[in-house]
Order: sequence, then structure tokens, then C-alpha cells
Amino acid sequence: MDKKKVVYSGIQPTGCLTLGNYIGAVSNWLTMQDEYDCLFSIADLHALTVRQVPADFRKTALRFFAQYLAMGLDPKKSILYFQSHVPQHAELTWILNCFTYVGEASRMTQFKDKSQKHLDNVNMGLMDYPVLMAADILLYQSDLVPVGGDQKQHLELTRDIAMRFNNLYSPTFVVPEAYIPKQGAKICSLADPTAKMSKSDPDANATISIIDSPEEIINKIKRAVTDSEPHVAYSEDKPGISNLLTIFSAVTGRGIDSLADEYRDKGYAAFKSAVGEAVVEKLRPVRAEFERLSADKDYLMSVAREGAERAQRIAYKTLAKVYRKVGLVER
Ligand code: ATP
Ligand code: LTN
Repeated sequence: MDKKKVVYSGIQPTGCLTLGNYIGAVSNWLTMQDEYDCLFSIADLHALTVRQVPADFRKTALRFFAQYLAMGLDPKKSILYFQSHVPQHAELTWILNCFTYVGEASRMTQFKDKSQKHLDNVNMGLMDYPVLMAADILLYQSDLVPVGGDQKQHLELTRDIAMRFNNLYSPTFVVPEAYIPKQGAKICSLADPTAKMSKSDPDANATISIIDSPEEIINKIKRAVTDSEPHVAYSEDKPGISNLLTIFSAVTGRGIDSLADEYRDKGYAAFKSAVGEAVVEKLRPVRAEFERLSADKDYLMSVAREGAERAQRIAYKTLAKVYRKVGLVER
């Protein structure tokens, strides 16, 4: 029998998981669980590239883990773990650093954006971020990496590093492919529909958290920025309405065209309330399961421990191979 393809992805535990993360990333992970060997991490080491308050950070990371499970990631099907529990991530990063040029790392859009945003803390980790991401992916010989469109450039860099290493030594890493969904690849902010919905956005009205209450969801969508032309349609000059149509389509599984036709002349208020209801229904079970799991920290930690052990066994093999290839003396 053919070996199943390996799928890897992760999310940094900062802020609250948003509808953007859910539609753009996690919903794809859910469908991939049945077909592939999947690993999904809480990318906590990545989150340290911006300043975190330790006690809050710890809580947020654990809440994210509970949210992973609540959204339907299943420890019986996939390996779910905290990145920091598997030391090989940091170890491989060091090696890969020596195969990554400062020029290419400093060209990354996310590095440039985040440097601008955190002018007082442009640390080495911020620049090294994509190399740690490459280590995450390459450690498990991943074939496919499901991410939103914003991570495409990091995937290109991962591929370049893998090919460079393979060419210098001998085939060592699988060269991974990005898996970027066409629809819902980018969910936009409700406050500024030209910017992406981002979980670290300080404006709570700009994002929908996957554990917001039904009232919060309905209200935020009601207040979402739109234009003043009255027809519901999907077009470039109507970014607010187009974004809501994208969300509506993603949570109902219906086509954008059919939704736009149905609501074209019904007015924005009716349209927004239908979108709000649909989002509430989609997230209702997630929120309930999150509440249930949050009360059972022992269970969460046992899942995390088992995930880290399984991940380490795979990561160790790749790292040993890499150490041998670059000529380090065997332990
Ligand atoms: P931050 O605000 O902390 O940078 P973020 O919301 O952009 O966070 P990430 O941790 O960078 O989230 O991304 C997690 C995953 O969710 C990635 O695969 C990313 O591509 C995807 N994603 C994030 N925001 C969106 C969005 N608005 N639309 C679609 N996918 C998204
Ligand atoms: N940088 C990613 C999160 C992430 C990731 C990964 C995604 C960390 N490691 C490995 C895919 C594979 C982001 O989405 N911001």
C-alpha cells in the first residue's frame, strides 16, 4: 500500500482564534485528517517573537489547544502537540539557519510588516521566524502544508532551504507543497475589509473569535463596515459585502453566486442578519465543546503529552540524519 502523505500545519497561540483562522486554515485541516498523516502544532515558539505576558501566554496556549480539539481536530487521527514540547524544532532551526541567507530572510513580507509594527523590538527571532517554520515542516518530511495565502512566501523559502540542503548533501528532506484554498483563502477584517482579519487585531469588532457568544457574533456582523450602494453583490468595489459573502458561503457550504442572487435586493440589514445567524450556527457546537474541554485540564495535558511523544519519535529520526550529513560527531 502507498504511504499516506504527511500534512503539517500550525498556528501561533496569540489573541483568539478567529473565523479567519477557522475558514482559512483549520477547516481544511479537518477534511485532511481522514486522508493523510497529519500533525498540527501550537506554534508557541513562534509566538515568542513578539513580547508576551508569561501568565497570559500560558493560558492562551492551553485555550488554543482546547480550541483545536473543539473545532474537531482528533487526537486519534492526528498528532496534536505544543511545538515547544519537541526540542528538535529548535535544534533543526539552528542547522537550517546556516543554510539560509540573511538577504532572503530579510525580504519576507511578514518580517518587514512585523518590524514596522514592533519598532522597539525587531529581534533576531522575528527574522528567523520562517526558518523555525521550515524546521517545523521539514522535521516530519511533510508533503503538504495547508495555510492561508499570507504564508505562501514562507513556504517558498522552506522549499528553497530544503532543495539547497538536498543538493549540497544528498536527498534528505521532502520538498513540501503549500496547500492554499481558493475560496476563503483570505477572510477580511469587519472594521477594514481591505485588511485581513487578524487574531492579534486590538479592535475586537474587527474579528470574530470562534468562541464569541451568539450575541457578540450577531452584533459584530451587524456593525461590519460596508458601502452605501444597496445591492448585495460580490465585486472588488464592495469589499465589505464581498467579505461577508465569502464568510456566508464558507459557513453554509453554498456558492457565493447563489447567495448573492438570493439576497441581491433584500437590503443589507436582512443580509447581515442571515450571515450572523449562519455563523452562530456553525460555531455553536465549537463553543460548547470548548467550554466542556476547558474544564478538563488533565485530559488536555494527556493529549498534549502523547502528541509530543509521537512527534518526537519522528523528529528525532530526521534530526539524526541531518546531523550525520553535515558531519557532526555521533553521540
Ligand atoms: P496574527 O494576527 O497573530 O499574525 P493571524 O490571525 O494572522 O495571526 P496566524 O497565526 O498568522 O494568524 O495564522 C494561522 C493560520 O490561519 C495560517 O494558516 C493563516 O494563513 C490563516 N489565516 C490567518 N488569518 C486568516 C484570514 N484572515 N483569512 C484566512 N486565513 C487566515
Ligand atoms: N507561521 C504560521 C504558523 C506556523 C506554521 C508552521 C504553519 C508555524 N509553523 C508550520 C504551517 C507550517 C502562520 O500561520 N502564521
